[in-house]
Amino acid sequence: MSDSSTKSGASRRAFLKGAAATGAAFGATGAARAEGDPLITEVQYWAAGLGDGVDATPYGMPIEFEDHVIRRNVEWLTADTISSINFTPIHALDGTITPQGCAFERHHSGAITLKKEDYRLMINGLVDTPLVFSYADLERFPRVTRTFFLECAANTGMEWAGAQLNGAQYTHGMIHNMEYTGVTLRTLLEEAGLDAAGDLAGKWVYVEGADASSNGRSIPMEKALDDCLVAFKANGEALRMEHGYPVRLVVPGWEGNMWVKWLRRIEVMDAPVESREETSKYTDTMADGTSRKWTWTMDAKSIITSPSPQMPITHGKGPLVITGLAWSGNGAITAVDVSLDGGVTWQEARLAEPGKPMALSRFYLDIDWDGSEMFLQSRAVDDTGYVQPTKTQLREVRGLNSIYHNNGIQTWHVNAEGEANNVEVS
Ligand SMILES: Nc1nc2c(c(=O)[nH]1)N[C@H]1C(S)=C(S)[C@@H](COP(=O)(O)O)O[C@H]1N2
Ligand SMILES: [Mo]
Repeated sequence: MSDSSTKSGASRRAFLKGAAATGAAFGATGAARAEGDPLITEVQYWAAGLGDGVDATPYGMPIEFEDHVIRRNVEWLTADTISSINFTPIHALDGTITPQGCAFERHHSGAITLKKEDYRLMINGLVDTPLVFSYADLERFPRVTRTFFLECAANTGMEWAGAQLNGAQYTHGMIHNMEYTGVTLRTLLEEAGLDAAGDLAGKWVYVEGADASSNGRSIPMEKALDDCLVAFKANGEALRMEHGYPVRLVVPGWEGNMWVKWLRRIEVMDAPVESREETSKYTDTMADGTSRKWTWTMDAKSIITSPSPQMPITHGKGPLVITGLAWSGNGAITAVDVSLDGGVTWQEARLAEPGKPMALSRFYLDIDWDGSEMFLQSRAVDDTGYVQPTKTQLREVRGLNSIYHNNGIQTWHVNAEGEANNVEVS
């Protein structure tokens, strides 16, 4: 025992010396608890026998201790689960890539089971040669791999009038960020030939899915030829059924509703269709009762994922990692500022990597928490110079009738116990 306390004393001194040398102030975060700890001094069951062999789980799932990191739905939001939404557990994730298995789902008529063999993609309308591709056909076109976020336009929609849902998962979890592999939409449109469409300015494509809802949307030709992907892989593997297996459309930076799943048809048209999904839904009603339409881009936005209501501070005062996500449908994130006092003062957070266009950025701010209450906010800046607005600034322009496109600054109140709650400082 005296031997181990000597060792622990020595290692504590070494640790503190190291911390001082790097200028960090980790105080008692790690060194003090070693003495007499049976997790160190006793042989534990995991070391007393053998673990699982390979092939115990041919396709692995997260270990059981992580079984709370799951999509969750808010039952009162929708009448049934067929036309509904659930939320990504962004509070519990780190980095930027969302695993497909916990990436939020939004279906208008349920997730369908569609075999690759039964898959067909039609391109028709104002094209030189109408074409139908099988899944195998798509695999023979030159491929690209790119990472993008998908945000449902309704993300944070419940927070327009005031703080409502208590957790980053529920207020901001209609988002995911995946690495997609597929063929550019431009490649397929050019394969069908666009001479028949004449002047491409003012032309549109209408895209629809194979599910009963079809979720049809009109996309301006300029965007279709710019950066849209017809994707068949996400994060390296086949799309999950709920994300559109076998093929979905990727519309970088634009509202999730346009990312048609189970993509079955692309029609080149000389006017938009004005479908349900782009008239009665996914439009923004202003204070005077008129509605804005064609509000496709998801403007810059950010959220502190921890601490947050589902991620209280449990370690007391001292070193604290504040972290979150930022994104912009207009480009790359260049900076994220964090406020501890509800927007009175700001400090610049660290980006985990330089921002990538239309993809999630992870930010960190390392502070020495003095244990006093905080009103935590984050504010994203993108490479167009756009700064994420406060909720007041947003309401001055948009009024109180909107649901979609709420990118206002979020506040978490953290009390001296480290518990966090959704509040509004506008
Ligand atoms: N065919 C089809 N595509 C669809 C939908 C749908 O119901 N059917 N929902 C849309 C909406 S509103 C969103 S936000 C995204 C959600 O994609 P996800 O379920 O992969 O998260 O898919 C879009 N594409
Ligand atoms: Mo959506």
